[in-house]
Amino acid sequence: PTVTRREEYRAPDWMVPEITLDFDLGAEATRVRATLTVERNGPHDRPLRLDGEGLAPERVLIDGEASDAWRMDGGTLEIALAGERHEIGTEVVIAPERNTQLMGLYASGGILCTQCEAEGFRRITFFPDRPDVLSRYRVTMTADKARYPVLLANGDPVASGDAEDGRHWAKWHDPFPKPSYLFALVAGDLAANRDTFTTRSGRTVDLAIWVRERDLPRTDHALRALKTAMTWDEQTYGREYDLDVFNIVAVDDFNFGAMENKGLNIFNSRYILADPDTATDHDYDGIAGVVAHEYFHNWSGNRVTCRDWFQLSLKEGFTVFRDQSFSADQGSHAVKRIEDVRTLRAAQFPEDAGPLAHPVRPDSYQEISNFYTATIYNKGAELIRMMATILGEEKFRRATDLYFDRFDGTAATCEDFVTCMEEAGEVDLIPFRRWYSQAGTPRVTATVRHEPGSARALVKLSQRVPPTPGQPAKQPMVLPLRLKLFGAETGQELAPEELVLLSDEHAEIAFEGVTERPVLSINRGFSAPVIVETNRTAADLAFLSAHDDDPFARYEAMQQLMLDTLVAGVTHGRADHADVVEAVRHTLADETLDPAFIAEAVLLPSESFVGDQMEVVDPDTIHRARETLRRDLGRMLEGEWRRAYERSRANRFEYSPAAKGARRLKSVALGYIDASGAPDAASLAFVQFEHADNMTDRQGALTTLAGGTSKEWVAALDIFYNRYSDNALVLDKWFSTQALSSRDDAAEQVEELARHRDFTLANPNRARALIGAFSVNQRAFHHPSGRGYRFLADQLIALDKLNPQTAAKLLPPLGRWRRFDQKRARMMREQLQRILATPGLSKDMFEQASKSLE
Ligand code: BAL
Ligand code: ZN
Repeated sequence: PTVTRREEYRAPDWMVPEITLDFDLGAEATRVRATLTVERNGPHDRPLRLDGEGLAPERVLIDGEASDAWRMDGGTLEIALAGERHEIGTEVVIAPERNTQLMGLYASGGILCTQCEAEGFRRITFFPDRPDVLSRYRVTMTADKARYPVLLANGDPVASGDAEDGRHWAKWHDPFPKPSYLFALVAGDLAANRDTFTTRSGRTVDLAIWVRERDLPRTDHALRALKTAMTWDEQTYGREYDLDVFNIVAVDDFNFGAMENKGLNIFNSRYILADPDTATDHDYDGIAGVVAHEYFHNWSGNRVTCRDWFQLSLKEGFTVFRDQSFSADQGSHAVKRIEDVRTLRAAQFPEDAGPLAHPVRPDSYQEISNFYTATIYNKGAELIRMMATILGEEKFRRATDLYFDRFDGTAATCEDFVTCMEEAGEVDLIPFRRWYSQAGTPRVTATVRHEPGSARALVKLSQRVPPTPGQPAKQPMVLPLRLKLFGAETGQELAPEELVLLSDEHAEIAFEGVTERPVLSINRGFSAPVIVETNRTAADLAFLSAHDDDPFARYEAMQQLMLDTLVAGVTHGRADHADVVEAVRHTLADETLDPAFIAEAVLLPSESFVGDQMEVVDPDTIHRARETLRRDLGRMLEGEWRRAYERSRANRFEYSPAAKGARRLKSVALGYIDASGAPDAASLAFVQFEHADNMTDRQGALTTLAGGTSKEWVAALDIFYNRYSDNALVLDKWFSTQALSSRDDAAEQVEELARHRDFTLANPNRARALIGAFSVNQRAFHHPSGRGYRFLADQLIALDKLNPQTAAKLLPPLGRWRRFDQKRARMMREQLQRILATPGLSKDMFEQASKSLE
């Protein structure tokens, strides 16, 4: 395999300041004529090399003359040029309808659309397809007017008109130089939800969200979110929108969640379409978050882009941090932080602990598509958050202003970003840079020793970064740890919060005047993305879960208490549940707390997260231990759960933080009533299912029923299917709810669902709804027979032939074999080997599978 290495970066030999593209569009065949103005970049005699994938040039023109002074080197078009500046023309024909990879120009439900990040543009036309070649684009599209009445591209519209034979054309111009990965066009029969936005300098921007006509009523939430995001970016980062139009198009078949193409964002329809009947609160929040994320890329990604793909986190980590902050500002900061940390722990920590671990700025890749990971995105966002914490709000804003000003219109590096943080923040971040180069989740040990005689408390901290592939030995990281001491007896704050920057392997911090036994609250707000081990007792954790004044730390203390109890249950076969029950009782009774926070705090850690704490994961024992604790919590607090449930049972739908919180707590309470074994639980869930005026409640009830074998479950599943069978996004929920079920026969059910008439691998959302959901259902996926592994491998081998990028992203659960018993590990390896032995395997899958076996 060809390996691309960061240290081998070289500036482009030729720049392309201007490009003109002419598309004669058709689903079966699209003719693409490109004219590139190319300029030699520095003194050299190397030829112009234009990337292409699956392209055959029909014509090549040099300075307007047909030429045969070119050759193909694999997919690359090589042209020897004598001068400093030339005009190069190429002509190719591509077949959007046959493009199942969904990279380049493809068809989705009759709409022609593009996806170019990271290397899709080379599937459309010959071009130096790398992010540091920035060009001004002029695009003309001609297409059948009846099939494709709407023609969109980047930038602003210039002109349009009718052509012969029922065809029409449109010209667009994007005045901002951009890399090819931000190119986009859309042609289709689309309707728009329109609005305008006035920027703070008084310019009017025409906004439109384009969907199929029948989906128009489900676009209001996304449009509102867009306007809120535009205002927020002006107020929070001083960033204003820069074109006259901003278009968003939603399509059903999409590899990513969405794509930030300049002025023409293309979205997976799941991140646009919502109404109360079909979308959950989680979907609504996801839509607002992704709409904001793509919009924010206009500055963090488009105006300042990446020099090379190793710098991907420059735009992704920063933009995730920006969308997380935006979402936090729309509701509860505490709940948003809890959700983000849960995602990090579920997706990124296992990645960092497995064979695919890589630094936030990787050193090498075989296929860049494999590096759109939780490490680049979510851990990358944590790096930005840590720098923001170290600098403080004001200096961080000065630093981002400096970054945007200094690098506007250029392709920058992570190093450039950190340098701006250093300059404007007046701090030294040299050791902090290790976060960019060292993979692995640091483990921090924190112990408190009290010396009553001298009224001192000593907090001892030490850190260790575990070895990861290719990085056997690590240096200590710089960890910003927010910490505070409370008195165990009085509950008083013994010392105000401190921000400790742990940069050595060991450190000791002394607190004076500590006259009672201290309880340590550490990594408050999850100020560093690390695993913390402490010598706190169950009583300490229960105390913090009730009294800590940092809501995240309060949540965290409860999680740790639950986790310790579950791990004891798994290790010893049983555990004392009393501390957890009392802590949950206390939290439920605290009327000062936000119901949304309570709902998060009383939820048990997932089975996978419990597994992550074990030396060898035993999925069945973990499942039993967790179910036993759930049952005890259900039984011993049944009255509390019923009261919590009744409090919001009759609420009518409203999309507000308070109403969302009430729904969330209601769902959690219903789950515990069910776990208690109460005989009326299934009928309670079924009544909720039938009478719900929103999808959150309906799916919440369905999820509760999915854990059992009641007649209500069978009925609800049927009703749900029949009611929503013409709505692909809701049908995805029908598949994923079953794939996530804790029933004993979940693995069998999933195999059957893969044969269902509505299941298809051609649609990434559907594939992820069944296969992706199943592979995170720890107990079902790790069925002792190995059928889960076989199933996943079968599906991945089939999907790889259609869509390697989506297939390869679903492989990592098989790579976690080292964490399981010998028999499971052997069976998982066998499936990885089977995948690797498949003829015609994509390089995407080859990289993931081969690294997973190492
Ligand atoms: N740039 C790929 C999709 C996203 O992260 O916005
Ligand atoms: Zn992004």
